[in-house]
Amino acid sequence: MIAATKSCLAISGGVGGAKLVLGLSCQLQADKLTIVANTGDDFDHLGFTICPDLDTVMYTLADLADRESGWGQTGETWQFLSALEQLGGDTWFQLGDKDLATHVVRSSELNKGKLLSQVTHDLCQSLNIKHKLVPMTDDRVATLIHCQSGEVLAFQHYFVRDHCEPAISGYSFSGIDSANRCPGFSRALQDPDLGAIIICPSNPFVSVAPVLDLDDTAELMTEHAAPVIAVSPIVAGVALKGPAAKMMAELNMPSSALGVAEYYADRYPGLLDGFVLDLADASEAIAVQALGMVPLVVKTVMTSLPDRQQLAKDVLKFASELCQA
Ligand code: FO1
Repeated sequence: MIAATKSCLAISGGVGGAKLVLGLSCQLQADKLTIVANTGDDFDHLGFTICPDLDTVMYTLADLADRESGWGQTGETWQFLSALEQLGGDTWFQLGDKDLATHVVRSSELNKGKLLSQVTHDLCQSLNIKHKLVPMTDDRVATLIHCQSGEVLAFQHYFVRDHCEPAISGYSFSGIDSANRCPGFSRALQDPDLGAIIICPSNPFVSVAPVLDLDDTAELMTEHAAPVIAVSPIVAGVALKGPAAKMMAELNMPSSALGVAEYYADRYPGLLDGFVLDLADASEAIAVQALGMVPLVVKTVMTSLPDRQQLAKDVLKFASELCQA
C-alpha cells in the first residue's frame, strides 16, 4: 500500500475509469486522492452543458450510477425524454429526469459566470462526495473524430448518435492549444506528497490524451518523481467498454494491451513507469518491459466492488514498490 502520507492523482474518462476511481476512493482518505476527469467529451445539447465523464465519475462516487450502463443515474425515469420526443425534439442522447437536474444546475451556474471546477466542487458537495473530483480544465476543449469518409464528427455524435460505427482515421482536440489545467489539477501535480499518478483503464486516444495534451501536463508527469502507471483498458484484445479496440484496428495498431503500451511509449516517451495488464495478457508482459515500463500482471476486469478495491490495492502497492525501486 502507498505510504499513508502519500497522495495519488488519478486520470479518468467515463465508465471504465470510474470503476478504478471508486476502488481508489475506498483505499485512500479524501485528502489523498485527486481525480481528474476528461472534459473533451463535453458538449452543448438542448441548451445544456453536458459533461459525461465528470458526471459518470461523480455518480459512481456517490453510488448513484446506473449499474448496468455505468452512466446516468440508477432508478432513472424518462418523462422529460418522452415529452421531448412528442414535441419533435432531439432524443438520440438520453437524458433521464434525475440526470437532467445535474445539467440544469451546472448550466445555470456556468451561465452565471462560475468556473466548471467550482460548479463541479459544489455538485460533489451536494452529493456528499468527499474525494476531490476536478475537470481537466475550466476551458472548452472538444474531441473531434476524423472519419475515413472525410467527415469530422463531434465526439458524442460519433459515440452515442452514430454508435461508434464510422471508421476513424484520427482524432483531434479543438481548443486544446489555448486551454489550461484547472487549478485543482495543477495543485495535485505540485503536491510534494504526490506518490502515484494513475491512468485509469480509459480510452487512451479520446479519454486520456486530452488530459495529457493539456499545457505541459505530459512533460510534468514524465519528469515527476512519482511513478506514472497506466492500467490497460484492453483485455484479451477487447475493450471492456467503448470503442478503443475498434479504433486501434482502424488506426492500424494492434488491438492488444501491448498495443496500448506501445502507443503510450510512442506518443509520450518516458511517461509511463509502470503498466498494468490483465492475467489474460500475461504473455505480453516481457514486450511491455522492453518498452521501458515495469509490467504488473493482475486481474484488471472489475465486475464487482471487491474487484475494484482489489485492483486499487494492487496498483497502489505497485506504485509504492516503484517509488522504492
Ligand atoms: N451514452 C450512451 O451510450 N447513450 C446515451 O444516450 C448517453 C447519454 C448520456 C447522458 C448523460 C451522461 O452524462 C452520459 C451519457 N452517456 C450516454 C454516456 C457518455 O456519453 C459516454 O459514456 C462518454 O462520453 C464516453 O466516456
